[in-house]
Amino acid sequence: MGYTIAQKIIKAHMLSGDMTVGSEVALKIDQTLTQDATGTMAYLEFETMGLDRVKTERSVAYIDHNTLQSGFENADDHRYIQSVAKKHGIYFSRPGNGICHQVHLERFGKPGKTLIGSDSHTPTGGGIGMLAMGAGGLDVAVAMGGGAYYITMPKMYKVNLTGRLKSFVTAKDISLEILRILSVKGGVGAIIEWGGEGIKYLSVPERATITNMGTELGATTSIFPSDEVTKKFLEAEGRGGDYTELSSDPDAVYDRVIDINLDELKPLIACPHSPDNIVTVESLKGTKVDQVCIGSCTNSSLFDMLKVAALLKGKTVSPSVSLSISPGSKQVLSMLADCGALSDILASGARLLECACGPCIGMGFSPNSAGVSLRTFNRNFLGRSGTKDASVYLVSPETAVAAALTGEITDPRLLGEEPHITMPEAFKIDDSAVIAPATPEEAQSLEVLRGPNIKPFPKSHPQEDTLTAELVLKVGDNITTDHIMPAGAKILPYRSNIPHLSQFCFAVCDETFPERAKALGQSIIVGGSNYGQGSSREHAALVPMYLGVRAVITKSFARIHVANLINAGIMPLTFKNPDDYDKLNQSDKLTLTDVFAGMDSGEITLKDETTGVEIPLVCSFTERQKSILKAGGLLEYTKKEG
Ligand code: MIC
Ligand code: SF4
Repeated sequence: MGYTIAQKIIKAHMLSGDMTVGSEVALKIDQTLTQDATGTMAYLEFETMGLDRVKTERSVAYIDHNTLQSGFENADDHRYIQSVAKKHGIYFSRPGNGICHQVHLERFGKPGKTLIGSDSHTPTGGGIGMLAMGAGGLDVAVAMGGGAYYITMPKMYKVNLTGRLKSFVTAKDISLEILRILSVKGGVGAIIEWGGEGIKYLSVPERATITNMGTELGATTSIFPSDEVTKKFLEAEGRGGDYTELSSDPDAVYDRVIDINLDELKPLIACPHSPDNIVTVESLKGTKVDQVCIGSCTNSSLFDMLKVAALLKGKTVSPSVSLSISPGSKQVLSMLADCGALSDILASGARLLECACGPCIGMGFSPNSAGVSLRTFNRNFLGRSGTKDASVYLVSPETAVAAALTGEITDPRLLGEEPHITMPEAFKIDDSAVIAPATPEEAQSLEVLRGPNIKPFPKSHPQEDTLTAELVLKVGDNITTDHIMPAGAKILPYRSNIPHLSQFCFAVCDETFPERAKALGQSIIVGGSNYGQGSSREHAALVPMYLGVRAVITKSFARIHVANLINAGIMPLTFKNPDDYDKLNQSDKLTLTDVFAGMDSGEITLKDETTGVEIPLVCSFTERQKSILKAGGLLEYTKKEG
C-alpha cells in the first residue's frame, strides 16, 4: 500500500508510535514559528525549561498581531521577544515585516519539513508541501527545546480538483466550497490533501489560501504536493535550493475522497457568524455594505493585491464604504509600491493599514454599530471584529472590491473583464527586517528585557482522585476560543498577564463567569460539540485554569484546544451518550470519583449531586497525557522529566 503526502512526511519524522489512525504519534519538528500574541507566553515557558538554545533547524518569532501600541504593554512584549530570541537562537521578524504565515511561506518554509506554530493558521505552509500544524505555545516551546510534538494520527482525506476556475472565481471560493461541504467540524481528525488535474493551475499563493482556511474545517492540517509550481515560487524567492519534489503514491489510500469541479464553482460568501455558513454571492446581491477589509493571512499575497489594485484602478470607492488594505508582508507592499499598483489602490480612496493582522483580530478598524463588513479573512465569529452587533461576511478579494465600489454585495463577475495577473519571475528580496540570533558565545552575556506587563506563569493544579465542583458554565455547540478568551485591541496587550486577562474570560457568553468561577475556587464547564474550535491560543486553557476550572465535559473537542487543556492540567472529558448533555444544569454540584482508575479504564462516572443522576463519561488518555494531568500540566511534567 502506498503513502499519502502527509504519511510520507510523518513516517520520515516519527519518533515513536505508529501510523494507525487514532493512535498517538510523536514527531520530530524541523521548524517552529510564533507570533507575538501567543509568543510571549511561549518564550516564558521556554525559559522555564532552562535551555540555552533552540534545537530546531529554524525557529522564527514574528511580531504581527499586537501592533497597536496605545500603551507600554505591546512594546514591552515586543522588546522581550526580540531579546529572548536573540539569546536563544531564534530569528526575529520585526513589526512591519508582515504576517507570520505570509512571511514564513516567502522566506523560510521548505517542502517535506515539519513546522509547528503557536497560531492555528500555521497550515498555510501546506501550500508548499510542508506538514505544518497549529499548536499551543507550550507545545511549541517543547519543540524548540528539541522535544517531540504529539498528534493523534489523523485520517487522510483527498480533495480532487477537476476543471479550471472561471473568471472571478478564486481560491477563496474553493475554501468556502469545502467549508460548505464539510462544515467547521468536517475536518476534525483528518489531514486534507489537495490534488487532481485542477491544482496545476493554482499558484502557491492560491494554494496557501486554501491550506490556510483548512483550519476552519477543524483539520489537523492541509497539504498540496510540491511540484513545478512550488519550484517556480521558491526560485522566485531566491530559494530554489529548498525545493524537493513531493507527491502521494499512486496507490495511496484515503479515508474519504471529495471531488470539486472548478468549472462549476461560483463566487461564494460566508455569512455571520460562522465560516461554514455559505451561500452564493449572487443570492445576497443588493445588501448594503459599510466596510470592506482586504488582507489577513488568507488573502494578502502579491497575487491578491495586484488583482485588487487592477480592479480598483481608475475607480473610486463608494462614499458609503470604508475600505482597508493590509498587504501581507513588506515584500508584497514594497513590490506594490515599485510597480505603481499601490498608487492605484490609494487613488481609489482605500485606507492603507500596516502589514499585520490588524482588523482580522480586532486590532483596529472595527465596523460601525450594526455595520455590515465584508472581509477577505478566514473567521467571522461573533464579536471578533470588535463590534458585537456587526455582521461580518467572508469573501474573496474580488468580491470585496465589487462591494467596495458599489456599496453593496455584488457578484464580482459583473465587474467586467478579469485582470490577468502574472507572478514575477523574481520577488524583491530584502530580509533586513529579520534579525538573526546571537552566536552561542555572544548570547551568554545577553540580557532578556522584561517589562512590568509580564506577569509570572499562573500556578496549575495536579488532578486528584476525586473532584467535587460546581458546574459553573454550560454552553452550546461550536464554542470558539474567541468566546472563551476574546482578543481585540483592548485585551490582546495582556496576553502575558493572565490575571488581567481573566476578567474577560467568556465575556461574549456570560460576563459574570470570571467572578463566579473565582469565588468557587474550583469548577467544571460543560459544552456541546466541537468545543474550543478556532485559534491555537493556549490562553483559552490557561485563563480557565487560573480561574479554577478543573475539568471540561463536552460532546466533542477541537484538536488544538483539547491539547491545550491537557497542557494546562485541565481534564477534558466527553459524554459517552451525547444526549446526557441535556441532563446537566448550570450550578449543579458534580462529583467525579476514582479519577485515576477511570483514566486507566477509559471511562468515569459523573454524579450530579443536585439531581442524583449518574452519567458515564469517556476519559481516554495516553500514558503521557495521564502523567501530564497528574503533574498539573505540561510545564510541571517537563520540569519533572528533565
Ligand atoms: C486568530 O486568528 O484567532 C489568532 C489570533 O491568530 C490566533 C492566535 C491567537 O489567539 O493569538 C490563532 O489563530 O491561533
Ligand atoms: Fe493574524 Fe487573522 Fe491570520 Fe490569525 S487569522 S494569524 S489574526 S491574519
